[in-house]
Amino acid sequence: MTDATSRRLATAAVGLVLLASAVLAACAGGSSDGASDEITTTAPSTVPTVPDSEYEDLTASSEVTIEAVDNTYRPQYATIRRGTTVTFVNDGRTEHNVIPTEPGQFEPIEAAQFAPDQSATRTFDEVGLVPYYCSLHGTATKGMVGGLRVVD
Ligand SMILES: [Cu+2]
Repeated sequence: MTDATSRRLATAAVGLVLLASAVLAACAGGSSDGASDEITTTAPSTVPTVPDSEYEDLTASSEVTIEAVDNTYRPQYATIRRGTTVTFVNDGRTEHNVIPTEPGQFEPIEAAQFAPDQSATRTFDEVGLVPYYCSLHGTATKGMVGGLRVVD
């Protein structure tokens, strides 16, 4: 083996080591990100973050209607004034329900009372975000989800 060849081999070996450690670092970074996501996942952070622009402004009305169709809420997101009465109407052809993502924010509207053409009314007196979902066609984070932003 000439000096030149061994030097080239040594350089190649160093390169491989650097490459391998870069890959390892990338993997470690990825998996630690995943782990920290799991650790920080608590009830409030399961609520999807929706940009303000997604909320339809219904603050001019003291009574608003949210339709449940197959399989979304319409409007999906709405801004309402505190004290607004919201009528949820099932305009679909199948059963739906309206379940608060954060239990206790309002009385759930169960499927048994929310068949096609049925409606249920809830009044929202507290300022804040009120996310909800249909447990028949979604989960708290995806599928048939919606929400109200209650403002003063
Ligand atoms: Cu549904």
